[in-house]
Amino acid sequence: MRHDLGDLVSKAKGVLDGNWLGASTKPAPDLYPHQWNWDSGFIAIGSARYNQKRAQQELSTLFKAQWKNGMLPQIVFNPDALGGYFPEPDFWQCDLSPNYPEGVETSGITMPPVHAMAALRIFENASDQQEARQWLEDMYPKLLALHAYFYRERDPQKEGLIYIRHPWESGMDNAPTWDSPLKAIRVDKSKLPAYERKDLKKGVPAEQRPSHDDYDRYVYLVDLFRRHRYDEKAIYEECPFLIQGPLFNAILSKGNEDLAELGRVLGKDVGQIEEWHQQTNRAMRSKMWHEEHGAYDIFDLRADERIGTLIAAGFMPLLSGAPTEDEAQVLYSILESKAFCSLSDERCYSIPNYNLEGDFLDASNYWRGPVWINTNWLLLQGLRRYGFQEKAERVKNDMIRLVKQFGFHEYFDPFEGAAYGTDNFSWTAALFLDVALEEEA
Ligand code: 9WN
Repeated sequence: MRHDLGDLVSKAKGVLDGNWLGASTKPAPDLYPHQWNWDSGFIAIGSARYNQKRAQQELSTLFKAQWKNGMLPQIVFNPDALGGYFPEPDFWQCDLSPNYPEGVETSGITMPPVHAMAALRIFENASDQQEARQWLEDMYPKLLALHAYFYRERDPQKEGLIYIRHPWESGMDNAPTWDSPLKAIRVDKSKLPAYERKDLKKGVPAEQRPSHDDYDRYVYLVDLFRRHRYDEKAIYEECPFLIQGPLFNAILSKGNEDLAELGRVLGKDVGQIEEWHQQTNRAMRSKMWHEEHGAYDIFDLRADERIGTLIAAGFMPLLSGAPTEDEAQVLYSILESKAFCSLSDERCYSIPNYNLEGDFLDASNYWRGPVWINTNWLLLQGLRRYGFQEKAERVKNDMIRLVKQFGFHEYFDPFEGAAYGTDNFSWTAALFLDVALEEEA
């Protein structure tokens, strides 16, 4: 379906301009006043369609904050906005780590590595190829160091699967999938560092945000990391939350595929990267695939078990080509059921982040039901890869429909569409631009 989107395209660019900080883009005007890791990746994917320089700069700025061990932090703090978010550098105390980078302030965890995907798109869309190549020469070793960090430090059993150690690292902070691993953390409130949430003072109703119990656990984990001075081995020994998940690993695996393509452009030996791609795809199939419920599960390393909560992340291995054709058909049948808004159902919006028939559905709460534009965008790529064209079109059309009807919000009600979270959300604008401008390309 072709759309006349001229006016919305200008508005989307306006959202990104409004959130531009001079060398990078914040996710939203007030709720998220710093630079965020995967947000900047999505923003670069959108900017790549119409502003090569801006897209390059977005990633270059982010990678200036790369830790000496290769880790790319979840947040790069904006010195002019300190005091507006929790937790900030005083709480993270990342300078306790010998790996802390100089000249910037960051948090001490990471996020799903969408950056190689973004870099490839910047390269492919570049109007100035020579400049893009130069930029790539600088960016490539940094991307490689990031991927190497994951396989070296986050895969202790050398399985090809990377663990996360904080729900914020997943990017889907309070998805029902984390309920059981988080419940297993016993928090003694008298020992928890004092903290004050800032997110509830920004005009977003508390029922659309994570709970206080969730935040206590988020804080408990940060406190554990800083006690261990961000030493990964020590954290691995003690951390009660260690999860191998399909979203993170599928994004990394797809990132390997794209990084290898970039490496070939530069004439590099990409054997190791191709091996990572294959190994992670194989490992996801053998350790996470759950035939009966038709999706990929998370694996809880502490409980030593797979946890089968049906969220959109369970379909993400489509992105990296992990599922066999048979598995892809099973995944598709679940995506096409009432649980995730089927093609024949015009009353809902695709793709809700959590099973619409699930026990913990909360259609207005953050990652516990709403539709997110980045989830749709990632699944769109996966559906296209496997030739599920009709469904891919629906996902894309729902991205456009939601923005047309409700604006550039953070997340949307899967039944009503209604807009939730903050307005003027950067990745909603950026990924809308990506799909809107591809129609013109
Ligand atoms: C914590 C910035 C980020 C996104 C995450 C989203 C939300 C932060 C928060 O906002 O998380 O990282 O304070 O709630 O869950 O995916 O990157 O947009």
